Amino acid sequence: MSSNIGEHGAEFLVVANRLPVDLERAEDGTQRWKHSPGGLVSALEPFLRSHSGAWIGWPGIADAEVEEFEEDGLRLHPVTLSATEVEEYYEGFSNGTLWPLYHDVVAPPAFHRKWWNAYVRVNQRFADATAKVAAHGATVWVQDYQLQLVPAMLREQRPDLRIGFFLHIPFPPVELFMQLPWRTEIIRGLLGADLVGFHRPGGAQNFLWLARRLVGLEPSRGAVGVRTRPGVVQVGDRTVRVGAFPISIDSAGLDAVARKKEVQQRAKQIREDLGNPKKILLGVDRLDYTKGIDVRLNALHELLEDGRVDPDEVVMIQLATPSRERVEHYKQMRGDIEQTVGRINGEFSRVGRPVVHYLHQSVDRQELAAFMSAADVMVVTPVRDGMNLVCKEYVACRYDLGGALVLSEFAGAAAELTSAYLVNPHDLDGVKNALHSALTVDPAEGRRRMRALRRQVLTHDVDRWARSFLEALGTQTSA
Ligand code: GDG
Repeated sequence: MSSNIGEHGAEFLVVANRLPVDLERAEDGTQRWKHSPGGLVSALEPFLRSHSGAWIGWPGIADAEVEEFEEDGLRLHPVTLSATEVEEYYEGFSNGTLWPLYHDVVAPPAFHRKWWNAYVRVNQRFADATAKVAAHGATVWVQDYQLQLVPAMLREQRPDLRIGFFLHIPFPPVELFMQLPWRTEIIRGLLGADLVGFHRPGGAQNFLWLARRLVGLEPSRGAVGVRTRPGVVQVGDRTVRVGAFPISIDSAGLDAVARKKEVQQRAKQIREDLGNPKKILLGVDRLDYTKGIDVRLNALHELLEDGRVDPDEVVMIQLATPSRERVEHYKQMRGDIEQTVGRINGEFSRVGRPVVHYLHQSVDRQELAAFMSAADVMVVTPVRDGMNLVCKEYVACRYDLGGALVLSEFAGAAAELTSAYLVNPHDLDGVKNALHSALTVDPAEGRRRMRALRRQVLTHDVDRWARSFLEALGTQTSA
C-alpha cells in the first residue's frame, strides 16, 4: 500500500469487476496499462478526483500481481484473479450462470457449485481490498452482477461505510430468479447496501418481492418506481433503499465528437466506400446472444426475399465487438451469425457490393461516431438488455436530426426513447415492418422523432444518473 493511502483512506470508492484501465501482456512478457475509458469512468471522474477517490477492480488478465498505483489523482487497486478463478468466477458463475439467468434465460444458465464457491471467494477478496483502503465513513459504490455479495461482506467488516450497489443488467422476474440454488445468499448480499439501484422500476420491484419471500423482510414503503421515491426495506435496525436509476451516456461529449469536421468527412467516406447506397442500416453490439443480432439479420433476409428491400439500394453494417470468446454459448452464436451473414450475402450480393458488411472487431470512439453519423437506420434489437447505451449514442450523434432508430421494447432504454420505432424482437413481421417504416420514413416525420429522442438523451445524461444515485445514497455530490 502506498504511504499516503495508508495515512488517508479513500473517501469515495468504486468497486467494479474491471479497473478503468486494462493490463496488457506482450509476448515477451512485458506488461503495460491501456486506457479503457467507459461511460462509468467519465461520469464518476469528477467525484473520484474531488473526493480522494479509489477504484478497486481486476486488471483483466489472470495471475497479474500488480501493486496499487495512482493515476491523475485516482488510486487504482488491482485485485488479482488466478486463471482458475477467471474460469470459474468470471466466465463461469458471472457469465455462464448469472448473465443468462438475468437475461430471461435466453440461453440455459449452468449451475455448478465449483463456480459458486469461486464467486464467493472472489467477492470476499474484493470486499477485503475495499475494507482496507476506505476511510472511516467513506462512500463505496459497488457495480454489477459480478459483485453482488460484496455489499454484505463489506458491511460485516466496516459498518461505518455508506454502501451503494448498482446492477447494470436486468434484474429477472421472480420465477426465474428462484431457479438459482444460491438465491437467498445473493439477496442477502445485496441487502448489505444502503441503496440498491436498478435501471427499471420492475427490477426494483422484483428485488423487493424476493427480499420479502426469501429473507422475510417487509418493505416499509411498497411502491417502487420513479427515481425520486425509492422503496424502502427495514433490515434489523438498518434501512435499505431500493430504486430505479436509468443510466445514460456523456451525451454532450458525444454530440461534440459527432460535430467534428473529420468525423463528418469520415462518415461521407464510409458512404462512398459502400458505393453510395440509398440507405445504410447499422448494428453495433458486443457479440452477445442477448443483443438479437440474429433477429435483425433474419428480418433483413426476409425483406430482401420479399422484394421489399432492394439489395442495390440498401446496405447493412454490423459491427460485432469480440466478447467472452471462451464461453461456450458465445462460440456457438458467433458461428450461427456468421453463417447467416454468409447466406444473405451469398443470395443477394453482387461482386464488389455485399449487402451485409460484418466486422468482428472494435473501432475507436471517433470511428464509431462516424458510423453512427453515416447510418440512416440504427437497428437495436436485443431480446433483453438492462439499458442499452448504443441507441442513446446514436441519438447523441444525430445533431442533424437525420436517421431513424429501431429499438427493441425489451431494452431498458425503450421506456425513455418512445419516439423510436419500438419492436418486439420475437415478432419477426413486426421487426420487418418497423425496419421498412424506418427505411422509408418521410424526412419531416424522421426529424420530428429524432428531435424528441434528442430532447430526452441530451437532458438525461450519465452525470445526472450518477448524481441522482449518489444523492439518494446521501452522498454530497458537489465537487
Ligand atoms: C451493460 C448492459 C447497459 C461497442 N462496440 C464498440 C464500442 N462499443 C460500446 C458501445 C457502448 C458499449 O460498448 C456497449 O454498451 P451497451 O449498453 O450497449 O451494452 P453492454 O456492454 O451489454 O452493457 C447494458 C450497460 O451495461 C450500462 O449499464 O446499458 O444493458 O448489458 O457504449 O458504444 N465502443 C467502441 N468501439 C466499438 O467497437 N469505441
